[in-house]
Amino acid sequence: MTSRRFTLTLLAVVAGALLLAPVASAGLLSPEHGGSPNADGINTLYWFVFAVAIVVFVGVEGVLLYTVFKFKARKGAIPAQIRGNTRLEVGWTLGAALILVVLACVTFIKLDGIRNPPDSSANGLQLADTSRRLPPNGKSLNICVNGQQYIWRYTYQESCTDKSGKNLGAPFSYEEMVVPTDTTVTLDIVAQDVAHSWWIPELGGKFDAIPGYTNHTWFKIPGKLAGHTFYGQCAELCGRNHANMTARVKAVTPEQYTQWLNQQKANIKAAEQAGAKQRQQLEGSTANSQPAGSTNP
Ligand SMILES: [Cu+2]
Repeated sequence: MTSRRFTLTLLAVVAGALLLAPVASAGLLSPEHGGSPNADGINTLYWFVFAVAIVVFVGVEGVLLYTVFKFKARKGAIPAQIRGNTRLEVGWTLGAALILVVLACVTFIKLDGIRNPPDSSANGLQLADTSRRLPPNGKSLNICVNGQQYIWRYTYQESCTDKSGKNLGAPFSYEEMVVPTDTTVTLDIVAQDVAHSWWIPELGGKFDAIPGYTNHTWFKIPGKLAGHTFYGQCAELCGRNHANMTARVKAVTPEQYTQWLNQQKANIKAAEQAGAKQRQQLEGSTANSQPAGSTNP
């Protein structure tokens, strides 16, 4: 194969790979999304920046290839001299600045929808006001996410730092979080022991769970995804069982959620009562088996 043919083949392969890349990499190179508006916002922003980067890449590489082929060592060829070309220099300085300004503007516009949660939809759960300022109407379903070596604990309560005892006995679950669709869910993320990281890719950003510090994020799963389960993984190396520290978020309809929460409360209560009964029996049997006059150690 001549070197010219080799170069052309190489160029064709690279061009083909670039053309096919977006198809092959959907969901692989781009952030996962589809579960919540904040995840969708991150994805849109990603593709916008990617598109601008592709235009810049193709432009720069195009000029480079054109120059290399047009002015390759040919006897007597003298390339046009561009040093001191004020028009060109002003052009590419302003061009680069303009690209940065556009990227910055679009990023700041998109950030609002990524950081700040919207209200729950009309058919979502309409919750009581909380002290949290997050959605515009101040109403959200708050869940406390507690990272522990090596499991996530979720407590379904309004405030995770409330010491008044109002939330005492709040329902909880491990590993699988159950949430209603169309409802703005805010999360308070803490850690019990070491640093962990809460991450359900399809539901948006990744948040560190740090002992002594509370992080916040949110998501809102559209109604059509009721019945869907989202999977995630602790994203911070937290110890020898880190790889097994998985997380699930199960989306259900608001009615199913209310039912589940009541069932969960009942189950916890029943388990507590059974525990108390067992303790009583154990204590009773130890007391009975004690010889008269002896005392417990
Ligand atoms: Cu962890």
